[in-house]
Amino acid sequence: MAASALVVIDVQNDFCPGGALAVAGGDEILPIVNRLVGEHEHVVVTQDWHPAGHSSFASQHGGKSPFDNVEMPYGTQTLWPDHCVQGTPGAEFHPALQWEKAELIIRKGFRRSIDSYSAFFENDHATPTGLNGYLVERGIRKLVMVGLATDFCVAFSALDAARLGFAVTVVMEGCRAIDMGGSLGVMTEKMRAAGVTLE
Ligand code: VGL
Ligand code: ZN
Repeated sequence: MAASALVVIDVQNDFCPGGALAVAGGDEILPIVNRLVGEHEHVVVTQDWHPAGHSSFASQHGGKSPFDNVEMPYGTQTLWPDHCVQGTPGAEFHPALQWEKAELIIRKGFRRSIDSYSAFFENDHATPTGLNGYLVERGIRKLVMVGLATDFCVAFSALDAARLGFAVTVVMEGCRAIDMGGSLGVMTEKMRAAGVTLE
């Protein structure tokens, strides 16, 4: 039987209450995430990891505010408050996250000129992070996903995983959403249509 892995997306201080891009109730998922960590043999975690002055930060675009959209060479990009800057406390995992057992930490968004929501591809949907190769080589074909935020990094990761042929389950009680302009409903429907199991 193909092996499975838990993928924990971006459970970092900046996405929790008090953080730079706080997701409402982001810290409430920790007991669920930690229970799943305990239940899985293989755990992969992702870490949003931007250089200062990253192009997804509204502060880099004169006259723009966080949550505005801009056109980038790779498509439409939502602008965010400065967050998860490499080496800052906001980029660290939430102190309660039991990440020690993780076999792999995938960092994403480290290239200044392009954002990366998905654990598999940057936002051009073409530049790989290497996660697919890692999982395929290890015979892992089933993924359980949790983390922040449901409608951005979790959904982008789940959709890419489904497209790459993984069997994917997203445990919704282990996720919280940013939900701007109905994004949670839109992305939930996209996941369902792509064959992602929403639990
Ligand atoms: C995320 C916005 C910007 C996420 C990361 O983890 O969902 N969202 N960077
Ligand atoms: Zn980010």
